[in-house]
Amino acid sequence: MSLTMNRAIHLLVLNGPNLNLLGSREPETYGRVTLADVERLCRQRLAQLSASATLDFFQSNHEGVLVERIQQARERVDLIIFNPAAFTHTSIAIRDALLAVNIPVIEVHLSNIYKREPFRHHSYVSDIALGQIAGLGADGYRFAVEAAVHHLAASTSSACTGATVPAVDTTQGR
Ligand code: CA2
Repeated sequence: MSLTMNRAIHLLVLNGPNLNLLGSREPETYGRVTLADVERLCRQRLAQLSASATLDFFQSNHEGVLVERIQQARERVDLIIFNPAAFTHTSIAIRDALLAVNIPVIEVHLSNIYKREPFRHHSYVSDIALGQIAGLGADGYRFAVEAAVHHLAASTSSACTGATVPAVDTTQGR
């Protein structure tokens, strides 16, 4: 089932430091998929859910570059899917940028950060995020795309018409 939206939506999938190494090291923690695989699965899932929706995919190892990309997002991004990687646990600058642009964020982690070292248990993003997905590997990004489309469809249709949103069929296209 595709989701009918009143307007095209635009997502930003943002990835923090060292995630460019995905698939090449520490497969026991982060799996074997590469970041290019993650991008492909996000694009595929989005295309299945909405023909008109678009997605930018971006990774940086630099805190300031991520802050700038978040600031730019103000221009046309409806929702950010964000794995801030190690900056999750350290960056007030990234938190402030997210608060400044006031764009809904879904936080994603490949690993279950709560099963790992105590310093990974705190996130500077989680309490300002729409939600968090952790520990489901690359599937977490796919689930985040589904949640993003569903959230935006719900907020658009209720704002414009008061209508209820049909359920997104998450069983298609797996
Ligand atoms: O589980 C996640 O997605 C993390 O955001 C990954 C971060 C880590 O600092 C967070 O606590 C949890 C680390 C990303 C490093 O990615 C690598 C990928 C392959 C090989 C080495 C590092």
